[in-house]
Amino acid sequence: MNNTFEEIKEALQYCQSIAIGGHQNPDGDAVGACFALAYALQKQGKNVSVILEEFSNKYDIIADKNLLLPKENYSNTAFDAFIALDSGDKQRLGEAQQIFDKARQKINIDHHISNTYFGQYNYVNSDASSTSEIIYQYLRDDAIFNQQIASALYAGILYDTAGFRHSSTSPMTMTAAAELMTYSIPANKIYTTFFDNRTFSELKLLGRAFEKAEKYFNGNVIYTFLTQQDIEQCCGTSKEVDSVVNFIKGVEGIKIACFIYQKGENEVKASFRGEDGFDVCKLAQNFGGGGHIKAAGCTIYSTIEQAWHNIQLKIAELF
Ligand SMILES: [Mn+2]
Repeated sequence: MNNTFEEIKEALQYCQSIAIGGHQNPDGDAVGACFALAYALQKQGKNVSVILEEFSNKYDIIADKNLLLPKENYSNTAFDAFIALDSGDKQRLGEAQQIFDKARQKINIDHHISNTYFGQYNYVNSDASSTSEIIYQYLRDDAIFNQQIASALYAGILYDTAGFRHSSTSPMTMTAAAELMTYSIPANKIYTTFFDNRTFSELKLLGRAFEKAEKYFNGNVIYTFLTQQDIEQCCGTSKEVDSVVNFIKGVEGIKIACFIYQKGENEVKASFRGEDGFDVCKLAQNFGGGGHIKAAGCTIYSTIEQAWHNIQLKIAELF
């Protein structure tokens, strides 16, 4: 099912204008992989645009925002190729789907196990720690790395492995990180920016989410949530709640962690983390979502209460 890197490079050879896009609510891996590949293709003489939704200013350290295509141009711009990165399915591209559909060559590079192979060319490796690690492998033989590309790739890998902590961190991951570090990247600054620095509103939101956390299923499951009102009262945004689920997962004895936040009147986002033996990707797929075996998520069109009720019914099947 996978194409080779050579086949993808060949397909791109005859494309001059290239769009690179990642999933909605872009995380460090999506931003890192998109910008790294954009810098590299630009260096190879292509006209490149990055198509990403607004992202946290944590990633400003690796993102040249001049490359971003403004949203008002989505409907009137066409590209020779669209490279979708870190998106398990086409819908995850959000509004960028229209640009993807119009592109002559549609390429899908990703590491989500739930990937639907929605491109004309596909490269999916669910053993890779991150899409950034795949892009590292993709670019490695082109002798094109510089400080800018290496910083973005390193940041993406660092983000998706939570600082080389997740079990997806392999010897290959560390080899990639080690080589990328040789390009005098600000490795320390990236780490601090991603994992230690937070806004005051993020701190408040974490506090509120922790306060509301409860254990279920004989202490095996932990759950908490934030309403739109919580987010407003903490003067925060939904971009600042990503770390909640990782924190609550750390509680002793927890097998599955679930965090839900309200996106709209009848729309919520649920995130899951699981221990070995608990496939939260399957759990998320029950609700049209996906991700990785140990980290996954989905969007549910209901109230928070109803969503949590339905999720519990599916969690019950796992015990
Ligand atoms: Mn990723």
